[in-house]
Amino acid sequence: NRTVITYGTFDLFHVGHVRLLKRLANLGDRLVVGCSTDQFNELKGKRTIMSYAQRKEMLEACRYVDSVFPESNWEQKREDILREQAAIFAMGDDWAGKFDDLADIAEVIYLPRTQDISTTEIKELVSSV
Ligand code: C2G
Repeated sequence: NRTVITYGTFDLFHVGHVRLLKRLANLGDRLVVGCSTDQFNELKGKRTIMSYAQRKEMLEACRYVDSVFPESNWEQKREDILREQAAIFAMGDDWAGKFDDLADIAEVIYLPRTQDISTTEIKELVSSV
């Protein structure tokens, strides 16, 4: 069977995330997601609204996701791919090229982002009402 692996913060879970996960799920028969921990998001300089526990729960509730594990640093992807025996590593194309070093152990794919939605835009919309 064919496992797909991806990573992200997935704060304020929205259709951009859902449409990516749906496409990823269609690339194989198992999708595993590395969800950024609160500490790693600080390292990424990313402020989140939802805690890791809440973001993980929302991902686990998504029909396209088979399992969620913590992403706590930049260096763990290679060992995750080997542990999960992932055939495909995929991200949205805002990351295009950034993870090509993993191409020796998995197919590396970047998929187009969903336009006109992002956690940042949602925050702006909410603060403007
Ligand atoms: N995404 C998308 N369309 C959007 C918003 C996000 O396709 N409108 C995709 C991103 O390209 C990414 C995934 O959804 O592949 C998760 O997005 P974020 O939560 O913003 O992930 P990010 O903070 O970029 O974390 O080690 C990798 C990092 O953990 C990625």
